[in-house]
Amino acid sequence: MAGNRTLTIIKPDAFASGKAGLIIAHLEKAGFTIRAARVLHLSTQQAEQFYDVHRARPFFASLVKFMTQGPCMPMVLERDNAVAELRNVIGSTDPKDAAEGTIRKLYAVSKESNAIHASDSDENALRESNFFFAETTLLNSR
Ligand code: 3AN
Repeated sequence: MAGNRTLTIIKPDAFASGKAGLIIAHLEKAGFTIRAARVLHLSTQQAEQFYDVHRARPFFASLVKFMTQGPCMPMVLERDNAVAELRNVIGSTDPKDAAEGTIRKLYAVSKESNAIHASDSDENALRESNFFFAETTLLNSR
């Protein structure tokens, strides 16, 4: 059964341009509840660790530089079928391909400066949530 939690990050581009509030409102309207949130400025080492699966990709160095350029806002979100529903709400990686009304269509600038991250599986949602949040900081499910 699909899990009810996922991990999102409001990325440094969207956070710096004051889009955090709009993006959170969008997520709440889409039925997500925030279960944990923080603001932090990732170190190079942290960003490399978080994106370890992309280490071999040609854009890896650029992605790490982008993610470390300023503060970002990771959050644990809850709703039914959380991973798939959040992927729908954020839209395609490249805003040019993202559907109308999705967060990336509205707020992303490019494939790299794309405003928001979302876990792509329940397994990664758990790994990524544990990366940013200790279990004790997570609110219990309703
Ligand atoms: P998504 O974030 O939609 O799951 P992934 O997992 O393919 O996309 O890529 C992870 C992140 O790497 C993206 N959010 C984006 O910031 C960056 N990225 C992906 N493809 C490219 C690319 N061709 N050029 C630059 N950055 C990219």
